[in-house]
Amino acid sequence: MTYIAKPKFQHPGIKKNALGYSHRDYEGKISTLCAGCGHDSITASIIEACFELSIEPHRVAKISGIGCSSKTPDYFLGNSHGFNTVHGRMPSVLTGANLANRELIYLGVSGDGDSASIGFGQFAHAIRRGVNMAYIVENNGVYGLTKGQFSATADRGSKSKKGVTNTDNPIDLVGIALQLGATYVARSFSGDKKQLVPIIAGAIQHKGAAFIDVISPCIAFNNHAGSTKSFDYVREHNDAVNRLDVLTGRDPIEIDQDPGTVQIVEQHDGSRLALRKIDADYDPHDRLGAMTFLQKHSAQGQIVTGLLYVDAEADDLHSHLNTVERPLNRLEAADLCPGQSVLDKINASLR
Ligand SMILES: Cc1ncc(C[n+]2csc(CCOP(=O)(O)OP(=O)(O)O)c2C)c(N)n1
Ligand code: SF4
Ligand SMILES: [Mg+2]
Repeated sequence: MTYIAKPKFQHPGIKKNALGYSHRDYEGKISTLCAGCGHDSITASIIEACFELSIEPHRVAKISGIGCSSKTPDYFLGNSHGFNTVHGRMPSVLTGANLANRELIYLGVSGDGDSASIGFGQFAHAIRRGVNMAYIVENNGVYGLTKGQFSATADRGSKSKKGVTNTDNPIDLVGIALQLGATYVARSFSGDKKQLVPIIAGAIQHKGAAFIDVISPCIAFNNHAGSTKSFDYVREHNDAVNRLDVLTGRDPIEIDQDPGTVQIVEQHDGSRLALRKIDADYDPHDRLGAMTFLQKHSAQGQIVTGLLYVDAEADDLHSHLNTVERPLNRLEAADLCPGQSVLDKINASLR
């Protein structure tokens, strides 16, 4: 693998955020992906979301599996913690890291092969446990890194670059995430930065399992006629149900549209989302309704995008397990070994 460091130079007039950081402070190495790959646009959206939220880079842990998509954490947040794990194993490594230190922001980055094929079980368990994370799948319908085999998210009837028809039914990770209890579920398109950036920012702020499926065309192996993950196909079939804005700080809310079409969602940690309805019938607080809506529209060949479900009252695995607040590496011997009398009590309760 080639690694090309970016020059550190910054123009003195470059835009800065509340921490005094510029976009450059959220970048990583120069991408080695194919020019035009959808994954690079997702990288740019992650950088933008972290810049806008004024996140301290050292507070982020970016964890990925294997694939072109899983290479991308090298191209953003170069000053953050990172772990490129084994193919399909990102969710268990992320879960362990999160349990050991709840103070970091966890970004799980994966591919459709990484999460819907080899890592399908891992994906399912991290979601159902409610791990506090922003789990992003860069979904191109193929194994890009190994040269374009159909992945488990490829639609039945879609055609490979060589003209082979896929005969297997697809896995819709958004539908599965909803069924397994994810508390923030969204779908977006790498080519729609305006939609994607606030969706990522909202997921980072959400306390609980946040899942985002980003359709991200592979220009080398899955951008031809007959593919349902090509730039043209996604643009033509994209059915956005809402637009999201992430409100930072406690500033008064300025709404430039009919107030009836905008809903403010206050999350558990006090962060606020402004949801602008595009489809009047769509309710992002109705899990069952979202599942039915998705299935109906998918049967009509439409790709539903937007914030599809949010539970503003959600909590996470730490709350479920009642774990200690302090990261494990900061616990002292006295915390870890509370003494003979406590041990005797525990033993007595087990007899
Ligand atoms: C255990 C294991 N099995 C298989 C592979 C080969 N392999 C590497 S990447 C990959 C698929 C990647 O597809 P996806 O997650 O969709 O990422 P993309 O390259 O499309 O972004 C496979 C099968 C591997 N590296 N490790
Ligand atoms: S092979 Fe596909 S997924 Fe991989 S870098 Fe190239 S365009 Fe992107
Ligand atoms: Mg893929």
